[in-house]
Amino acid sequence: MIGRKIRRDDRITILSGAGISAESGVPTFRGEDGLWKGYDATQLATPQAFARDPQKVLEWYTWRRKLIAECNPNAAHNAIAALEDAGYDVTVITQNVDNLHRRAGSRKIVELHGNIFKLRCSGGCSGIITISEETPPENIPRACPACGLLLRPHIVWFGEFLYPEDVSAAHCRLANTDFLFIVGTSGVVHPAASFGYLAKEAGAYVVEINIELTPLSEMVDATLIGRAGEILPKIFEPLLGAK
Ligand code: BV8
Repeated sequence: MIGRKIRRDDRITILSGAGISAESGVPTFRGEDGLWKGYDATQLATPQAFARDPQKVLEWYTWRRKLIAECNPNAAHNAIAALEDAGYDVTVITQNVDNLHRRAGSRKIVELHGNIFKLRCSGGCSGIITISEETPPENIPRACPACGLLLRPHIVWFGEFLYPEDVSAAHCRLANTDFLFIVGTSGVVHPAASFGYLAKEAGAYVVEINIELTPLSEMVDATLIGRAGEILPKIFEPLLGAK
């Protein structure tokens, strides 16, 4: 299946994008049923949009949160979590904000772009407020408990910097990885789009899993065309008994 056999002490890293959640029913960003379709992300997933029309942005996130809350982790998320459970050294670096890796049971996760079930003060004064998939929209707090300003999604918008601690955690892991699986990403959003190159330069064996070729395909060691929910279990399940 892949050109090199995974050994029991290999460091395995997953770099995931919206495509890994597609089979859970979460729309991807740029696909046929994409979130961008009908929505112009530059009008919504930016600090300018929030400043201009916070209600519209908050409504979009409430709509997405509701949709995601009805979705469940799929076989791809579950295979990754099972590998970590079986004692393999697995870290997930995800661009997704849907919390599905965590719900599948993964514990070592870097959420590069934040989490749609977390909120923070738009004025930056207080900590992070975590809500759950069960929180009804009417119970989602709207004002910062400390200063009264609007709460915003704890999500990295276009034009915003990623949290330095997340970027350094990702860089450190990518520099010390034996296998990098790049799963379900179009490879166009930076800085995540450059992470595969970092791992490759540091000596990782890089495998791309996608339903189509992407700008990353020429760089990787192997591209497996197909759905993540079918391919990842086939790669990881044989390892589960071997640990
Ligand atoms: C920053 C949260 C400093 C919001 C998101 C360098 C070059 C060019 C541009 C830039 C650059 N550096 C910075 C930029 C600007 C910008 C950027 O990259 N723009 C792009 C669009 C050109 N980056 C930023 O602004 C970042 N900040 O760098 O700060 C800075 C600032 C300003 C200027 C310079 C520097 C912040 C980026 C984070 C934005 N926030 N999400 C929200 O969710 O509401 S990004 C958003 O896109 C999601 O997180 C999503 O995950 C991510 C990437 O998309 P994908 O995950 O790849 O999803 P997509 O739909 O595109 O693709 C799905 C793939 O899955 C497809 O390939 C499909 O074939 C595949 N697939 C489908 N089904 C399956 C499947 N694969 C397998 N199995 C299946 N079943």
